[in-house]
Amino acid sequence: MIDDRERSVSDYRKHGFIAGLPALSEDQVTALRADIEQLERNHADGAGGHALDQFFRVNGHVAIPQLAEAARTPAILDMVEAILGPDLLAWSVELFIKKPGSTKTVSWHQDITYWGMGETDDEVTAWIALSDVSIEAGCMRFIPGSHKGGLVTHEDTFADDNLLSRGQKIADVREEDAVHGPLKPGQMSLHHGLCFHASGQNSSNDRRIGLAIRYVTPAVRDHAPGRDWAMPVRGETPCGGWDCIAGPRGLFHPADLALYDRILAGQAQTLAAGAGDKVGMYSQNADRRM
Ligand SMILES: O=C(O)CCC(=O)C(=O)O
Repeated sequence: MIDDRERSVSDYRKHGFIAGLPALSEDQVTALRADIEQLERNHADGAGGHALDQFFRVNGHVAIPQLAEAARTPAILDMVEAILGPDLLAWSVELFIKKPGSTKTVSWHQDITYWGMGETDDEVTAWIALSDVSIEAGCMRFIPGSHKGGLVTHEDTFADDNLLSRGQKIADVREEDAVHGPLKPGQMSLHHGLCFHASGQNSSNDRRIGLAIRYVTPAVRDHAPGRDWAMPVRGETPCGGWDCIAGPRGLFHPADLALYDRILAGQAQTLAAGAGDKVGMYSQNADRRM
């Protein structure tokens, strides 16, 4: 008999995404959202020369314990393990926040375009809703099956109303083929790094908060150039070619802030390649464009 998890994995393999899976309990969502909003109140200026938004948008798990902890959530890992196998690392933990009424959007893109991982199947994003992420609130939409066609050309727009690092976008996506992935608080979607996806404005009255956790396997770096860092979250021998990190020693611990800078500088070589200083997210200078 096919159980729910097998059916979800089979849908994921067929379509390149799946939405509406349980990830966090009501209490866990309430606690995590409260922690994030407390950070916004108490650490509005960020830390170590980086704006808080920069930690939220890239590698938050290196310096913020609650984000590292979220990446170790058993219900999320069980589902990711069913797709990627037993040895798992978190490569990045990020927050995608749209204020009520925000006109910010995410253009059609494939995640792994600039990640230096090739066209791997060994990466998956778990995107967890920390608020009601309805169509009105600007949930993600996906093009089913688009993960099977390889990487396509993206144009870097650097548009201000785009939440992506380069405002990168794929031209010629057939909007009529798109499937929305609305999520209730605590639910998650999973998407393949090659799956075309995008999201719209937040026309709701609440913030739209998504936690994106990028999971990888040790094999991802077998043929990858340069260095990259990831945090083991499950398995016996998860490091492979990754530089393994243990996770934060405390909130904005000085040693973790130094590590954050090293990782950012290393990843910028790949993720900001060819964009000059326009990819603020990977800049050591927090005042530049985010
Ligand atoms: O939060 C969004 O709207 C988009 C997120 C996204 O593109 C991703 O997690 O890969």
